[in-house]
Amino acid sequence: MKSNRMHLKYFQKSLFIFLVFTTLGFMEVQGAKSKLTVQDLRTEYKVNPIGLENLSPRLFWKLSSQNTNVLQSAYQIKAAATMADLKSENNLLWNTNKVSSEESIQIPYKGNSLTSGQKVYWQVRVWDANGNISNWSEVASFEMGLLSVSDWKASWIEPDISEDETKPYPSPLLRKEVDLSKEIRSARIYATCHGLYQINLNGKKVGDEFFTPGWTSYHSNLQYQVYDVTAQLKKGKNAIGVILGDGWYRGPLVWQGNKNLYGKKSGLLFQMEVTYTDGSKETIVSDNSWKASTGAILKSEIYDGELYDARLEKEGWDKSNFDDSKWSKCIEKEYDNSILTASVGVPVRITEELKPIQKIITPKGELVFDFGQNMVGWVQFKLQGEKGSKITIQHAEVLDQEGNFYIDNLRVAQQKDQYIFNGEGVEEFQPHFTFHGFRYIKISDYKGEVSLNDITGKVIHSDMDPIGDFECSDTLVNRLQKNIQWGLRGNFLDVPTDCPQRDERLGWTGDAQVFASTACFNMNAAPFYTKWMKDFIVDQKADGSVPWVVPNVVENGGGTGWSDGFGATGWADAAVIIPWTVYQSYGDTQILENQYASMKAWEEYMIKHSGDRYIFDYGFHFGDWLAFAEYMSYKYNAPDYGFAGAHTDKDLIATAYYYYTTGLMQKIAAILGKDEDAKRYESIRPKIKAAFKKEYVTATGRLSSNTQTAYILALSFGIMPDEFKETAAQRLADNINELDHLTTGFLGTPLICQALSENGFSDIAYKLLFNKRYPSWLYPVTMGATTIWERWDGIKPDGSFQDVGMNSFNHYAYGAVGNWLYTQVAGVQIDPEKPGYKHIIIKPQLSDQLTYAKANIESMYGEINSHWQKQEDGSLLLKVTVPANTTASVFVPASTTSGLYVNGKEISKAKIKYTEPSNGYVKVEVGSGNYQFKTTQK
Ligand code: RAM
Repeated sequence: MKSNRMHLKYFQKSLFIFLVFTTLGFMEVQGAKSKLTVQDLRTEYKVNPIGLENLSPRLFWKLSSQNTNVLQSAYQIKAAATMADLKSENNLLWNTNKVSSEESIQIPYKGNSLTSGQKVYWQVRVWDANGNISNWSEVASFEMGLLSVSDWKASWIEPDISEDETKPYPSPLLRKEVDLSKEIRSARIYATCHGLYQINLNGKKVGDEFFTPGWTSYHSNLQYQVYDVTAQLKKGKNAIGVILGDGWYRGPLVWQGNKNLYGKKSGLLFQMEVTYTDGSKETIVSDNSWKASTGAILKSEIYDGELYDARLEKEGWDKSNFDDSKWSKCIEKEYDNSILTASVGVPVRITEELKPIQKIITPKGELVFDFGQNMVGWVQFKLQGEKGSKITIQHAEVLDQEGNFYIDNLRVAQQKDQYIFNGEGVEEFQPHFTFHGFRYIKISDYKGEVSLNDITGKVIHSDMDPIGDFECSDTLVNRLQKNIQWGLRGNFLDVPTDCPQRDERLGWTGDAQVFASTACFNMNAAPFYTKWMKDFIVDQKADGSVPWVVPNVVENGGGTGWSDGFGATGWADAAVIIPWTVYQSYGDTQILENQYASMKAWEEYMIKHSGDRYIFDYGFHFGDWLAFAEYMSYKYNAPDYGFAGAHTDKDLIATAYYYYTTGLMQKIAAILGKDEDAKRYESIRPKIKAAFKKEYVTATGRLSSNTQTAYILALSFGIMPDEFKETAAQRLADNINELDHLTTGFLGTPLICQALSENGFSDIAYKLLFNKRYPSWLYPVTMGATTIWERWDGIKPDGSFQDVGMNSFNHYAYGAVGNWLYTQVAGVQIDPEKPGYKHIIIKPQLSDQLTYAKANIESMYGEINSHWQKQEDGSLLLKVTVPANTTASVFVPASTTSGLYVNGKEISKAKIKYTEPSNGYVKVEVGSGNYQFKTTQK
């Protein structure tokens, strides 16, 4: 993991500093003495970002020390426009002087106001609670984007080429040559487009990002990117070449296959600002002097793939001295630049390469390669072919029962790349503006031999920092964890999608909502969600109703006839739950502020439509989508099963969500100081709870829908009448025991294990986890799944498939059990009162079936570890790491304190705060450091 490497680096560095100072006899130098250091400086979660628009960008740092119980007591930040000014402390933009504060994350910059393109260098030093002071940190930096519309000197340009709307669009090429008269000190490109773009400078791609400018609700928000291209330019002639793809903007999108959803024409907005070594500046912009044509990309669509005819390549088109006299012109167009926004999300990059593990000739005689992993991205090949000959690559997630290539579940998405050779030596190709969800590829139309070495799978996704991992002694559960992570990777492609392969790939809000906390354990998803949530604001209806998908491209319910595509419980609640999750995981209050009006609008919508009945039964709801159904149990378990299917009333679910979301709104309003709102929501909650009791709870505490999901939601959301909590938990447990499996869908599944663990039934949660029979998490694993399936029985025990209408093998929703693996199995929990892991709760739930479990999370404060291991003698070892500037309550599984050791000392002698055992745990309060708790009792 990155963090380990990082730690090693910092360790080596501090060792070096230590040795230098020792040799020089400067042992009294501060910092070296206390070994308190500051590291991993970030701005807006990123390392030295460029192109920010937040006028008070938030700063983060981590403390590191060899001491235990380290808490920051104060910090000092200084910032300057140049490195020299920072070092000499002249002309500082900001000097906080010593600020008494424990805060080391999410500190808003409050120095001199920032201007477009301004670069800021900053450093920080800290004091700990014992008065030790660190050295100044290394210098970090950030740079602003274009902050006002008038900064855009460029014109929008569209290629003046004729296009046939009834056919796929060839990708336009745009070009411009420029003469840069002097030596260059620095250069930036600011760019966006309608569609997708790839910019080449002097024949080389700018940046390592794909799918720029990203997918947003294009009519309201259009992101631009900023690139430092200093190294790619030279004095003299330079050439700019831009390829435009259709992308989400005008390519076919949504299952109805409509194209041109945002506009018919692709276009470019490009501005390059060059600063010469003499300080003078030059700006190169897109305008009608640019030339346009088309080239080898005859089609490149997200669902269908790319058609590339290498014979049509325009050799040298993106280099200088190319003859473009026959090219078309570009036309300047006016578009509203007030919708332009800097990119706050996470760039999509190639993060891994996979080699195929096997070449297969299927029973049908198809040539198939197996990458061993269901992945998202594309295949690059290096092959030779005769001029005009072709290779076709199709992509599939699974093989069928007979072992043949299977693509029926893609619905109409073709996932097909086709390449026509130009016949000149070895040709290397990867598609430009498409991605595929696949484990297998089928190669056809190719005359030559293809070996494993000729092809490479390129894994792409939003390149978030991987921050968490979970592992335990059960290999199938470990594979499940890997599948969750692969599901996360494959479906975090600029927006969180339901699936990456069929003709859908949309930002389904419900799926994202249930998976958000799991995502936040595994990766730093804060900037990713911050970007996506902005589109909730603009796509929400005026009445507060939130769309099924964001960006909302499903017009009028997408032909389902169910509703207009807005306001489904558990889906629309993403507007509140995801910002709350980001706040909990990273201590980020800004996302709460940004989204507050949007959240409130959704809350008010529920209030309005529930009226004084306080029952939310208005409008269409998906309910516990894809819950376990009767006919399946009949067919696959026992003919006389007698189980009527697990249908949970949708209004019961909606009312439970109404209660839960209102509770979050109350907390969020209080955090933001909106006391009136907080009071209002607080006053509504008991009314919803009373109405729920009246409507859905019998006199003996049975719910009107006697299903697992009903009890799970009622317990998890706290809406179960207090007097019936125990009976409800018992009913949930009984129901699972009776059926011997879960029956939950999209809304019940994510919370089932959590609800069981929180109510004293961790043993049953474990039973569900270890179940290998359908329906269960491990059933797909035993069937060879390498990602999370949409359906519990995507592939049935006899090898046949679920309904082709909806059978994705890469749908992360059921992977939301990952939250429980971290919080209960390994036991790392967030304290909701001190979010972002400022205070950590470690409380593992042991299981007879596991000998160890561990999780590590690189939090915004540093690395957190929880690792329990049963010893051969039956005792338990619990190793915990608590990062500097945090504290933790560690619940050590022990029924007595006698024989309980902390770092080799009996706990009573260990100078540590603890309480006597209760409910099987001894609670120990610790500060930062590494701890080993050992029980000698069995
Ligand atoms: C399916 C999507 C998604 C789900 C909706 C209700 O089409 O794949 O997973 O949220 O339906």
